[in-house]
Amino acid sequence: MGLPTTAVGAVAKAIVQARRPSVIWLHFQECTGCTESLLRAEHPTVEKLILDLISLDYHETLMAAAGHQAEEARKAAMKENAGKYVLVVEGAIPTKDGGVYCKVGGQTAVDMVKECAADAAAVIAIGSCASWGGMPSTFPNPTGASPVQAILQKPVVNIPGCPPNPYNFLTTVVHFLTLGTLPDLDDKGRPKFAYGRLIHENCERRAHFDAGRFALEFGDEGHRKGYCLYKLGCKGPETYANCPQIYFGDAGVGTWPVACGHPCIGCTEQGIGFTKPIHALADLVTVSPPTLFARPAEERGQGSTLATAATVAATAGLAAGVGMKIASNLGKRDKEELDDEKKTGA
Ligand code: FSX
Ligand code: SF4
Ligand code: F3S
Repeated sequence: MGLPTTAVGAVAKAIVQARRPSVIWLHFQECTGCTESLLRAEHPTVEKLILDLISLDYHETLMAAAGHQAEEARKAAMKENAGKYVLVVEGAIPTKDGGVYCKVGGQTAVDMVKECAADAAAVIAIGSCASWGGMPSTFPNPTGASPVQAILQKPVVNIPGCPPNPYNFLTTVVHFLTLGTLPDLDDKGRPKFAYGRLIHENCERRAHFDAGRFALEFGDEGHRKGYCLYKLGCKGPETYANCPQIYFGDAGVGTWPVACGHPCIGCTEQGIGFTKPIHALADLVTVSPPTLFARPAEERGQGSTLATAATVAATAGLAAGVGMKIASNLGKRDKEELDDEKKTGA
């Protein structure tokens, strides 16, 4: 939550004392994986969450009511808690052809999300589908699947991931319960506590990346030894999420995609997950400190002078600042050489 540990007592007190806020949870174009992953959370368990902490007044997967009775429960909860309830949206919203590709009780998803958001205190888009379109929006996107934020005129908290980590959702809810506000968000509406860092920055295989040790095929020696999965298409270097820090499934260390031996597919990140081929190489978003190391995807005959010299500088034990300076000077000299080559036509 980005709060000091001394705030633990205040958080516990606020959770116990808070009036359980009403939550309305909508399902649209998705696979219900977000709900499934929440069902497997243990701190708190989903029953603790929906019976003690919040009042889950509408959720098509978890509620006992069906048909007209369910729709009446939703309308009653919205009326009783106008301006105070939390709206959670799971799934993308189809906008093509008048929104006919997803209807609930005869109402299009577009109309339903607008109606439910009008009096909501906060709107949370859970999962990549609701946050940025996710899998249903994959090219050629025949239904015009759109994120919640594209439909509404009010702020939306995005918790992407396919499925998202339930603790990023639960922490956001607890923050709201405790402080009455939503956590700090980045420019894509994501809570900074969860999406502030690249996966690559916290990955347990990072030392292998920096040392140039890679798995080249599933099951090869490097893969069996736990080397870096970059060359198998790992998108950790261009994907923002806290998977290597908080893991998945409450089973402890070793329970997130990369630890299990599969490259990250960038499921949280628009333009990466469900867009880039799974085994295509990731862009290396950060340039420092990897500038000091040999580039793993160096094309033959390009930039090798700079990369090699930077590696030598690093191994010689030079301070990072000095190494960077040498690297930048080398870059300049390379440019001069290129200019000379242009002049001489070499
Ligand atoms: Fe599924 Fe949720 Fe993926 Fe989407 O999670 S796990 S398709 S993000 O909306 O149900
Ligand atoms: Fe980890 Fe992937 Fe980065 Fe390798 S490329 S260090 S496996 S996040
Ligand atoms: Fe998704 Fe990559 Fe995390 S695939 S679950 S963002 S490791």
